[in-house]
Formats: sequence, structure tokens, C-alpha cells
Amino acid sequence: MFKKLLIANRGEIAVRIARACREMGISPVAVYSDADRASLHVRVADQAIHIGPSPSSESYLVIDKIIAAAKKSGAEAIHPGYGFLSENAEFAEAVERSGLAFVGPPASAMKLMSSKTHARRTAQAAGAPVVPGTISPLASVEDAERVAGEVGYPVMLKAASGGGGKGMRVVRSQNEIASAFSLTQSEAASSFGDPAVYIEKYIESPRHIEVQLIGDRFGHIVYLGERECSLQRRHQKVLEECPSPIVNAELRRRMGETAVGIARAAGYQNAGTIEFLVDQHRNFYFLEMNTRLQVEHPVTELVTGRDLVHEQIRVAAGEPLSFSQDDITMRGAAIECRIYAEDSENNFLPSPGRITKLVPPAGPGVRYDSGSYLGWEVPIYYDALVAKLCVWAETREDAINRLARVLGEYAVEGVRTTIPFFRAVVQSEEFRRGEFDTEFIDRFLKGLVNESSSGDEQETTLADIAVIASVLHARAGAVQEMRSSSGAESRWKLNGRLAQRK
Ligand code: MV4
Repeated sequence: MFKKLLIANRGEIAVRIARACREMGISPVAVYSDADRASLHVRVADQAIHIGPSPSSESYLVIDKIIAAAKKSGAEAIHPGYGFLSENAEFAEAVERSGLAFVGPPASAMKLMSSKTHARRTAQAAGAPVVPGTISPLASVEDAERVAGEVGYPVMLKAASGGGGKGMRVVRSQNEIASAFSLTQSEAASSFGDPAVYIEKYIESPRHIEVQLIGDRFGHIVYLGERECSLQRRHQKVLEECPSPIVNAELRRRMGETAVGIARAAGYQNAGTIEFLVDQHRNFYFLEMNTRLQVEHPVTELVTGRDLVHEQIRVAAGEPLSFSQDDITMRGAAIECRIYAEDSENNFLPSPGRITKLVPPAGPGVRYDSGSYLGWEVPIYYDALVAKLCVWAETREDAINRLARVLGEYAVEGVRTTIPFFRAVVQSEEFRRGEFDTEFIDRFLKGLVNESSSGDEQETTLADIAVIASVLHARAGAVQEMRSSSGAESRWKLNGRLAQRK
């Protein structure tokens, strides 16, 4: 096993990886930029190497600096976390070339999956259901018109080198297709340096459900159930669950075996995720593959009892997986809330600054993964995710009640956060019933505004949210008092601002 591992990341995920290292007797090495001198991930490591100025383009994204830091520290492996260089095949290649182990998939599998058309072709060849459409880029406007006609409107145009919601466009009729095609093409060229565009049938109001898997060097690939990721805002996930409330054992097995088939066809090793769109009839379609450890991996860990980061490091060191498919059982339900330093009362505007008060979530069934601490200043340079709050309980209903309890106790001052938003979500009848799709959050935010827009008051405060929430909850037939925390923490000015959202 490795003696020393460099973590090429920052924030909560760098802390999470350092914890796995510590538990495995591996010495964690941090890297940090100017803005992260006093960050938690630096403090929890045995050694920390400065890699440059605050902008990630001059620090966390510079391949040569990361590899030089690893060499200097004497680390034998690099874990990329998520974001930054985690899905950069050139980085994976450079790590391999320099004689270090990359804690992730082979560069070849990463490259294959980064092309959405190659990914679709691979999935189709593996016998997986893919969204109807093309597995090659469209050759011309005429080609786009013809294929869209065959597939049937509405369709989606997507950048072949895109993914994660960037460079895509819905086209609802034939008279829009020509201009939509050239627009998507030029956006793809400027955003991804690749104008290639392909077409898919547009699935209306889908759910986004993904399958976690992990593979070793010996050809073992195991799936670890699914995650429900339909609750998103502008292609940013906000809350994830394991298991999905709509997946039963039979569907789980079919999705899991499909995911493993795709990974096998891609020559995949290490942790990865297959994303599916699920339509209203519970048909599932391959969407894309994420070739990294994901933000939301803790909910899978809570329900399966397995540590994905331990396992990633094991397989990167050439050891076999410590479990087989038959060993994987799922127990209970887990939910993750992404706590961003964003002002949910003001259109989720970033809210950097110093944390002046912190009562972290705790108690039975709680897991708290954070890169922040009392007195720390949330930098302006990076993603605003400051912590992930996860709960586990025997049933989904118990997990939601537990989450409501923890959100009532959790207090942050100095920066605005998304905590008040989640306090409202856990009271929502639709959410509690598990009946939601990828459009739920937008509907929900609009609904909150409407509920609260009676009279001519200009502001909605946390106290108002509690009232709104209790109305929603009373409708569900449940009786539960929403705990309102210190009013100083947040005042939700929902009226007006949220009503202006498109
Ligand atoms: C789709 C779709 C409907 N039909 N593709 C958005 C993120 C990117 N990974 C793919 N996305 C979508 N692709 C077809 N053919 C709807 C979405 C989509 C979506 C998907 C998952 C979660 C949230 C979403 C919000 C809007 C659109």
C-alpha cells in the first residue's frame, strides 16, 4: 500500500480524502493556493505544498505544478477529488507517465467517456438503452433536419464535448432546427473547442438517477445501488438521496447490470458513475458517465456501509476490491444537502466572507463533511460548497424527519447559506411523497413566492418561511412544527427577486 498520497484538490473533498488516508495509515499531502493558506484541508494534512496564486487556472488546474508537488513530497499516488483536474485525461496520463499512481480510471476510459458521442456508441454496443438519437456528430444543417424528423420533436441538440448541462438546447419544431443547430455549434466551438453537435430525443420531465460503480484491475466491477439526483437548480445538484424513492429491487438490478456492462465495455477501473434519465414510465436511458468520485458519494456510503475512497485507493494500489456484488446490501435511506455559501433569499448569489458563528450538525444518524471552520473566510475564487450535510435513517420518512431536526439545529452566521432553503424543502409535500422530477426545484421556488405574496409586504423572513412550510406540511396531513432557528441568521426576501427568475 502507498505510504504517502497527494490530494490535488481543496475544501471538503480534500478533507474527506485525507480522512480516508489517515484511516488507511497513509500520510496525506495537501496542495494549496494563496487563498487557501488557512484552509482546513491544509491543516488536516501531514504536509502541505504551496502551488501558486488564488485563481485555480494558476494553481489547482496546473498539471505540472501538481506533479512537481507530488514528486517533491515523495508521494506515490495522486487523488484528484472532483472538479479541477479530476476528469482531465491529459492529467491522468501525465500522472501515469511520471511513475505515480492515479487514483481514478485509466486515461483511455476517461477520454472515451469525455466524448458524449463515443460514450453513447460504447453504451449502445454494450446493449444499454440510450436516448434515441445519433451516435455520431451531425454533418450539416440538412443532416440535423433529417435526423430530427426521424427522431421526432421535441429533440435536444448537445455538444459532443459538453456534458453536465452545458452546450445543450431543446428544439420543439422543425422551423427552429436550422438556427438552433448553428447556435449550438458555435457555442460548442467557443466553450469546448469542438463544434461537434449530436441529437437526442427530448425526454420530458425526467428523473435523473445515477448508478455508482467501482472496478479493480482484475476485471471485477461492482455496482453500489443508485442515487436520486433529480433535485437540481440550473444543472447544479442541491439534494441527493440513496436509494431513489422510485427504484425497486428489480429496477435497481437492471440499472446496475446495465451500468456495469457499459463500464466493462469502456475498460473502466476505479470509481465511476453512470447517469440515467428515467421517464414517466420508468424507462431508463444512458445519458453520460462521470469518471470521478462524485460530490454525493456519501449517501451511497451511508446506505451500503462501504467506504468508496478507501476502495478507490486500494484498487489504485493494485489490490482487488474488498467486496463482490453479492456482498453489497442496502439498508435504510440517506439524504445529502449541499450547503453553499450562497444567499438563497437573493437568487442564490455567492456570499463569501468570514464564518462568525457555527453550530455544526450533529446527533444520531448525521454525517457532516465540511471544508470550513469557525473563523475561516470562505474565499471568492472557488465553488461555494462549504459543507455537505447527510443524514441516515431506517426509512426515507425517518431520514426526512431527522434532516428537519438537524437543519433546525444547524446555524451559520457571517455568510449566507442555503440552509433556509433546505428547511423549506423538507417540509414540501411533493418532496416528502418522493414525487418530483428535474423541474421540481424551479416549480417549488415559484410556489414559495406565490404562497408568500399575499398582501403588500416586501420581504419574506425566516419566520414567514416557517409559516409557508407549515401550510405545506399541514396539507400533507402531518403535524410537525418547523423549528425556527435564530432569526438573525437569515431573512428570506423571496418576494420580487425570486418572482423575477426566468
Ligand atoms: C436531457 C434532458 C432531456 N432529454 N437529455 C441536463 C444535464 C445533462 N447531463 C443532461 N441534461 C438533460 N439532458 C434529453 N435527451 C434533460 C436534461 C436536464 C436535466 C437532466 C438531469 C438533471 C436536471 C436536468 C435539468 C434540465 C434538463
